[in-house]
Amino acid sequence: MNHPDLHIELREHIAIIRLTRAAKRNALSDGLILALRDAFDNLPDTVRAAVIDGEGPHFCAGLDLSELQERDAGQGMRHSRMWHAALERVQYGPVPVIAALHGAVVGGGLELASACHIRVADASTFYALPEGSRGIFVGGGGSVRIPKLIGAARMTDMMLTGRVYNAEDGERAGFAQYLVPEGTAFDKALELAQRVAQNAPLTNYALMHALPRIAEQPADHGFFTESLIAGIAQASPEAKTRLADFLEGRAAKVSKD
Ligand code: 1HE
Repeated sequence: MNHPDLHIELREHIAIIRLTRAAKRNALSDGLILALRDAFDNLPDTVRAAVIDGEGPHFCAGLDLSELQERDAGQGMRHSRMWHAALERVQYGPVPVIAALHGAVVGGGLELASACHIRVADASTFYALPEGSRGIFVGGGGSVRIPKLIGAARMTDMMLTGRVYNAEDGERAGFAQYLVPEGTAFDKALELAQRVAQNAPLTNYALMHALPRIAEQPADHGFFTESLIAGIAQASPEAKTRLADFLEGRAAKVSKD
């Protein structure tokens, strides 16, 4: 399960998963993609949230282009399916995942980031989909996930014209939920992970597993599915304790500060 390009550290309830292939800009080799899949499959039960970041000046340069050999159509399809399986574990794994972005978030690196639940970008971040100019296509789930963040029109433009979004424009377009000063994305992501880890696990589970599915359902089905997960969440002992804490003045109020 250990891979030289992936470092996993546990800090109490937070798993920190770091791409450590800075010399190759954290390009995702097949081995590294499989190691990511295994990492999410094997997170200890004590983990409540995860942070993904990348060592060196860039988050991730995408697919390891040196491995892109002559594949026939079937092999190419299976390679893409391997990415799907790995990034599915990130999106629909056991815990919410927060990506700490900086530098290049390109190609498969953007596909990885888009499988995470929260993206924190520092001011050095830039986003691109060079697949368009490399004569290939996204294969790591990008055509499903990226339009949900920025819309199909922006993704089409990026791939047709090679457009690169800087951190500020990228945040406005919807790539990241947070934009922070250069060098601070990891600290902010860790702070958010600690906050997320305090939620009732069932609420986090519903947000990760129910919300994206409900959002894809026709409204009538979505309302019904929502009622099921709402009923399950509110019947949990943890919900009862938390509600009592609020009603008896022991829980924090909502505050705008
Ligand atoms: C790589 C890769 C890579 C760097 N595969 N080796 N992704 C791309 O098309 C992006 C290609 N990379 C770049 O545009 C640039 O490297 C960066 C903007 C990310 C960074 O630039 P820079 O100047 O900091 O680094 P560099 O000098 O370009 O690269 C340093 C080394 O990393 C160099 O190797 P070296 O042996 O000459 O030192 C590069 O060759 C290597 N390197 N990026 C392999 N991607 C599931 S389908 C997904 C499809 C895609 O992701 S396509 C998009 C691929």
